[in-house]
Amino acid sequence: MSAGSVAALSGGIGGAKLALGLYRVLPPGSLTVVCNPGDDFDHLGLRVCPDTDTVLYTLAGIANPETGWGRAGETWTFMRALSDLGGETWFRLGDGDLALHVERTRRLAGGEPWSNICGDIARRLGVHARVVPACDEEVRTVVMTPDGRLAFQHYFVRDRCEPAVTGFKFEGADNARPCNAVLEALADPALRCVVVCPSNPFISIDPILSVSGMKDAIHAAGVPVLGVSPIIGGSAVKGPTAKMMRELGFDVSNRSIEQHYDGVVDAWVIDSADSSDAPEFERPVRVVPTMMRSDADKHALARAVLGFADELRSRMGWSHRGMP
Ligand code: FO1
Repeated sequence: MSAGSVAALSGGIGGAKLALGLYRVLPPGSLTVVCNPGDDFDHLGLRVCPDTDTVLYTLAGIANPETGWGRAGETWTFMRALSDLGGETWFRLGDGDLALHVERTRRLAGGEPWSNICGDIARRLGVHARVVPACDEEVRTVVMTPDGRLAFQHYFVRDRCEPAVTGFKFEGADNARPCNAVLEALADPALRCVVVCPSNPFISIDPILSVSGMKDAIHAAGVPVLGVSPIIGGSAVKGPTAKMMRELGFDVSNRSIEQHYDGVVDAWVIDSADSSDAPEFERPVRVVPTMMRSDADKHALARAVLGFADELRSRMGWSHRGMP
């Protein structure tokens, strides 16, 4: 397995699982996780950034193993006190998690770019990878429904993903650009691949790709872009991916996923349960177990993805600049 660096696009709980696998099998300091900014929102006067926070906590080993989000061993005094005061409690903020939102909000108000703050928090949590938002500007996923638009967390948490979706908007994406840490990671001569983690394509990965200049920067890296499909056996492992695909008129299939990422992803990793899908793919496909129940599963999938990338680079003669 060659040395080199890896950039992974991640959102949600599923994405964080593969990010952890990559983090564990790669040398310290060689992974950059590019996190979805679209779920971020201001709540109770605080900036909450679920998808970066989920990756930070997961790589730091302090994530709540049941929910995937928030911290393990959390206490809820703040929520109880807020409820007694008649405050909004539909979005649950644990006491430890609250400290992150308070400190992030304070530093943002002081003018620090979110990606700088995020990198510093990763270091303070002992995470030896770069965990950064796709951009420093605010990008907000808006869910379009037959009854009008919904802010993402209202759709996802308050309304429990029940409204039918008719589309998405990523407000602010046109005025956003990849943050410096992302541009540096993608321009690293030692970069060996970009990994699109098995996240929801619409609400986790598309917001990242919508940031102006992001697709160009990924393409200019000149390395294989590998996607791990979030669909296994015709359904999604977690969350509203399959429901959204049906509501938007897509087949809930790996082929639909490949078509959705046309022009971005060069090769796919799909689950063993879907080996019969492989001949339908236009791009190279690797069939391995992709369900991540244990840490060993995460490590094995990460190794399979990286091994596939190395083969693609050598087999397809990828212009890999300056590889040691
Ligand atoms: N998801 C929920 O379903 N209910 C919650 O109360 C909730 C609180 C929460 C707090 C912090 C955080 O980082 C994430 C939280 N999430 C909650 C998950 C969050 O809505 C999702 O993880 C992402 O936005 C989509 O993956």
